[in-house]
Amino acid sequence: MATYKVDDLAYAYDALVPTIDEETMHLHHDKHHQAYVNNLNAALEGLDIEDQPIRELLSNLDQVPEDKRQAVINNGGGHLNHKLFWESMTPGGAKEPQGELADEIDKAFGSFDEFKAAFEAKGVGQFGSGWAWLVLDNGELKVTSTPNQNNPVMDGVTPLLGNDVWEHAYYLTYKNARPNYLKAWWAVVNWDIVAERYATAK
Ligand code: MN3
Repeated sequence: MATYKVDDLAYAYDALVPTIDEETMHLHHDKHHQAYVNNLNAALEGLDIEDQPIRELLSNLDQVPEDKRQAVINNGGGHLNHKLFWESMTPGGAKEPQGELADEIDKAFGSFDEFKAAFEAKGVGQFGSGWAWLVLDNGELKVTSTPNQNNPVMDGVTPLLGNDVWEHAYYLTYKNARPNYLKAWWAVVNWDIVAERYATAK
């Protein structure tokens, strides 16, 4: 059985300052994400499930025995969500979508600014913990949110970009002001990787 692991960040813990503070990055990556992976591996221990990427496991939850399924949804979702999240950020890179993705965002939402507002509204509107997403759903770009650590692949939808709206993601810097965090976050989004995900998914 596969043992999942947390990849090292591709940038320094302080690389996203001031948008995301260094202590938050350490706690979030080294403690929170690691705990999801530890709990996922524990849930899968002793099960006869083939080695596979986490995305495949979560796209085919029927292969997980019912008594372990919720633990895999929570912790496997926590693993995939955070893996995507770390990869979705960068200190440099394109700060806005380019080329075909930019055109498709304009078509779907009116403009890049309207897209950002719609995405932020999903994050603000997610009651309790969860994620805001840009997804590709049957060839259509949409914004959505999921509760807890659910990931869109669990519903057959492809995630292109997700922001973590659990309090652990923003509380040290932004306190209770989730809307300020959502607005500030655009400064560190890696649109090059979002474009890659879009090209692969479409
Ligand atoms: Mn988190």
